[in-house]
Amino acid sequence: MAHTAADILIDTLRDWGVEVVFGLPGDGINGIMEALRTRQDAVRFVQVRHEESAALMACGYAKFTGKLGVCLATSGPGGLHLLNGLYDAKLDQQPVLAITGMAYHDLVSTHTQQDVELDKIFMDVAKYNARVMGPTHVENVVDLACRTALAYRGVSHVTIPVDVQEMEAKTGRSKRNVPGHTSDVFARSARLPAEDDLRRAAEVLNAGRRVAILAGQGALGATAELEQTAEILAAPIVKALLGKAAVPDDNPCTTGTIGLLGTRPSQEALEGCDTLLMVGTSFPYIEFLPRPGQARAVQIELDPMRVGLRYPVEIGLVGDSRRTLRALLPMLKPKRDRGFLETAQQGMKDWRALMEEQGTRRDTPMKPQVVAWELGQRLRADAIVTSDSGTIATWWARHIPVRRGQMHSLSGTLATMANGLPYAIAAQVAYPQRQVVAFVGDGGFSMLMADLATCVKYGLPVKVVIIKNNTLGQIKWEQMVFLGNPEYGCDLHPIDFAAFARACGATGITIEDPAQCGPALEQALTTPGPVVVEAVVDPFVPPMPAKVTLEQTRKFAQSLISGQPNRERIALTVLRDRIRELL
Ligand SMILES: Cc1ncc(C[n+]2csc(CCOP(=O)(O)OP(=O)(O)O)c2C)c(N)n1
Ligand SMILES: [Mg+2]
Repeated sequence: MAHTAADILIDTLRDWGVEVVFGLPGDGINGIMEALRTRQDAVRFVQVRHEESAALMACGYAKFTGKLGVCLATSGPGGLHLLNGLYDAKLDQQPVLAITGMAYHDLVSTHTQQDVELDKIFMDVAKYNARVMGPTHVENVVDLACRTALAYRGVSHVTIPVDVQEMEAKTGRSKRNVPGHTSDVFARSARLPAEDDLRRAAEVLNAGRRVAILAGQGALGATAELEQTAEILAAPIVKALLGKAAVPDDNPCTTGTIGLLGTRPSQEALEGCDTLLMVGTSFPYIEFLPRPGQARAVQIELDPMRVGLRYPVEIGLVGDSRRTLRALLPMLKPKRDRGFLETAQQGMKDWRALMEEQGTRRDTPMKPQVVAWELGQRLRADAIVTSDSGTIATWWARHIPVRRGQMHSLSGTLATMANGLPYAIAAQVAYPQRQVVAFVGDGGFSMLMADLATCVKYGLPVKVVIIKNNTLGQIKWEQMVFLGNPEYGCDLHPIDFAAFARACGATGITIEDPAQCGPALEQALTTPGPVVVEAVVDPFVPPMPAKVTLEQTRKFAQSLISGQPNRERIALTVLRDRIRELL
């Protein structure tokens, strides 16, 4: 039975099916902590070491389960720490509820201790944002917060003054606030586009001679339908990063990912298509899409606001990807000319050979691609793989193929560092039996690495593979290749991550020899409990775009001439790689 405002809060969350809350206590939320303590059989509290992790976990949880992710932080600093993870959820459109504490209700805005009005701070990040005014205000507000986050795919925020949390639920009800007047029912729409639009879309797709499909995170639940559509239209499936797991990489139609860290056949498919079918994607690198006017385009999109956001599409089909493709499929005519797909498939043969060549090199220092490749060969079909932003995202995107049944994600649109470990923890909390692997950078991991202790504390057997290049690699290369400057401020002071893992009570493994990389990863994946693999790699391997432009080559050369440290080693590495590619 609910007694206090905080009790109502947790009971309401439970009514919405919330099973876990990620957070860290503080004196601004002790009332909520007590309600969680007395309801721990119903709602699990997972304690984190940094509130940013909690928010990233809530986002990762939402991504991997499709359910509401919930995080909790105390007033002032705790709430402020949530922000980056909440923006990750906002930008990747994940349903997340943030709950925070606030100063005493009658001391707010008086320069009192931790007097940060978090509802004002969160105005931009949250689609729904409310300050609870008393215990009888909790249920209707939390119902609406959960419903808004789920229905509009975004962040909701509820902040509760610390004394209100402990107030008796009976007190202070206004006469209009009829008890029990809201509901915890979530109503789903049919999410199907108009019949006429479907017909027009089919006409465009049937008329196309070189159709390409671009699939994003909205296509993750539509694997079979995408595969059928691609087969009928003889269309290569190009994947935006968040859509990496939309179809497995052994599907004969896919050309893998697109963008700076994508594949050459994906880029060529978008450069050469005359018709584009976008499925559940707001892929932001517009320069990789067909030129406006080059292709006729159809877009399947859940959010009508996003239709035509990145490309001047002729027809927008507002609906769920799976249902929409199912409705579209019977209207599509099999393409007789399959030349466009065959060219892409030929390109993929060469691309895969190149990826394998890069992934199986045995020269030292070990190349980062070798670690990704060897890991990819060993992941189970039920694996959930997370990645950080950085050069690691390139190795993950290109060298770790998706197998059917796996899930893969990273921070897509915010592209924050450090999400890899929190996402993995959330995935393991949601799916205790699945294999969960975080493929992260030394820069990103060191930002939130204290949460390795969280894995140990809760017995979460997360495997963390750190690409240790002792640098903020991505930025170092960007400074050189995009700006033509020598790198500056990128070197990282080395950390012994294996020793750190052991200090946390996890297993720590170091790999330096590429010949040992496979067996060592095998050992890591089969060791019970959390394991950190520190893979020491060559820091001079650039994540080159699949097609290097003349301008990029010029800038790169300019940075070497302008005093880039280690320029001889960099030039030699790049030259050697280029020669290997050509041979
Ligand atoms: C929170 C945050 N700070 C800074 C950046 C800019 N940034 C993007 S990638 C990157 C380097 C990542 O370094 P590391 O994790 O070591 O991966 P590497 O590139 O070396 O593989 C930086 C600084 C960011 N995306 N997010
Ligand atoms: Mg690094």
